[in-house]
Amino acid sequence: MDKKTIDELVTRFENTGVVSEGNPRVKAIVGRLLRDLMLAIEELDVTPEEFWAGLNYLSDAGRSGELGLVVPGTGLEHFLDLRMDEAEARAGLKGGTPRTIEGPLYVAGAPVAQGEARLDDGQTPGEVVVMQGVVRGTDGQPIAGAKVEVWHANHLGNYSYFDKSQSDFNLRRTIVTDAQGRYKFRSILPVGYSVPPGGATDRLLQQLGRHGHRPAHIHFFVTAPGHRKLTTQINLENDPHLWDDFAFGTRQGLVPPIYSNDDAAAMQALGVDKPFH
Ligand code: MBD
Ligand code: FE
Repeated sequence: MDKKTIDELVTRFENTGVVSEGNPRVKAIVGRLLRDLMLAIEELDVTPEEFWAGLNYLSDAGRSGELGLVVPGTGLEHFLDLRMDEAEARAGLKGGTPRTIEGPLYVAGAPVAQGEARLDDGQTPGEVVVMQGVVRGTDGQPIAGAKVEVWHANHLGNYSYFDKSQSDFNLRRTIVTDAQGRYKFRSILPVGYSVPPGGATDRLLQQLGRHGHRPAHIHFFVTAPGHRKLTTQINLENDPHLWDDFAFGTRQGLVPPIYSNDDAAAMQALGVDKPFH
């Protein structure tokens, strides 16, 4: 079938059974996607069996709640990030902490703490980690009362809420910055996440000859009135998947150095007078 015939089919689709204006934006997007899908079927000579297998796959992924995991796995979520970067650059905004993907494992309503928090419930094995910083606006000035929402996986790469064996909101907190814009938390170092074995995402990745692992990482939402929301993560250096993330979340500028308590010079340089033990 040639492109002209496909265009005619899409036009017919758009003009058949019309009873109202509908939503012009939805009409534009659906018409375009339909045309692109028809072209792909034509050019790849997709068989009816393959087409229905694909539809069943998407139904399965939806039913099992994994569509939100397939999206980062395709790199589409990272693509949306790059487009937001471009839009901000066009608006003359630059610098600051890079954004990266949210992923499907955020849960709203975590306990709120002022200035500092402990994220782990005391029952979670792992090496103790402390992280601190300052939230700044695009003008470089600290922002008091900003919300830093933090969430990460445990020593098995699992997230509370989705993993019912963990306590409620384990490794999830909202920290409100102090008068100097500072936040600080204590937690345990996370381990990298892997997609559920045998699930819809895993099955797709297997067909693509790809793994479903992410490097160890910690997620953040940073919000303050009058400022745009930052969605980001840090990734742990030395993780074997640091630059081989199935979800394309690692970015330059999001891999901070980790210092040991025992490194007296580093502790002094950081102004840490009472290291955790
Ligand atoms: C995660 O923990 C995650 O952060 C992303 C982006 C996708 C799947 C699991
Ligand atoms: Fe994650």
